Amino acid sequence: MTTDLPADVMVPFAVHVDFQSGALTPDPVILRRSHADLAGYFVNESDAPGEDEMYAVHEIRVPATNNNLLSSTTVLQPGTVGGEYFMTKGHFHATRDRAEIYLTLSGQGLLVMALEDGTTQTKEMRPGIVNYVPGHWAHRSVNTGDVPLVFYAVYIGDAGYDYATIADQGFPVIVVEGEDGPEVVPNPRYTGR
Ligand code: PAN
Ligand code: ZN
Repeated sequence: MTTDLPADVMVPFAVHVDFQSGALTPDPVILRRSHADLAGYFVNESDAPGEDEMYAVHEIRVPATNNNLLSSTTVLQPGTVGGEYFMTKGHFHATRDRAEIYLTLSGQGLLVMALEDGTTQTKEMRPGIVNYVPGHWAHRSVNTGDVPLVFYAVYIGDAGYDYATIADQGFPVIVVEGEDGPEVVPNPRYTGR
């Protein structure tokens, strides 16, 4: 029975996640990011970015408070722009110390993380891997494979997003297509410390 709950007690619920497509059922909210939304994020952008989707975030909506866990799937398409693999914008959490967990469901990629002092860490993403992103680390997912990279993320409800710092400064490293596969190299346009 779930009658007469106090105002701050939610009713339990369940959502189905399709590990291949990242689809949630029921699917409450989908945020789509096109190539044009990522304009300026890639170092070598030869063509004007179009409206094709680069990634989608399917979010399970709960109140964004520090007693809740928000979660979502991200479906990041494969491809490159000027030799750089398709990637998410990347962000610090607006509340800097908020941590996050990523569980990769399908595809393969790299999770690039950076502190504000320019220290970086890069970890593999593949099905079954749980990546722990501690607070204070900006994080960006990069699809280094030939199929969509799909992962499930869980984060503290009041983490929030600071996109501006990465949009302004870039990440200290970028992931490019090398002769023997992906290479993590310094970002020539990085303007942070
Ligand atoms: C993820 C990301 C998602 C999309 O849910 O928000 O993968 O990446 P951007 O937000 O950088 O565009 C997450 O880290 N949430 O906190
Ligand atoms: Zn995050």
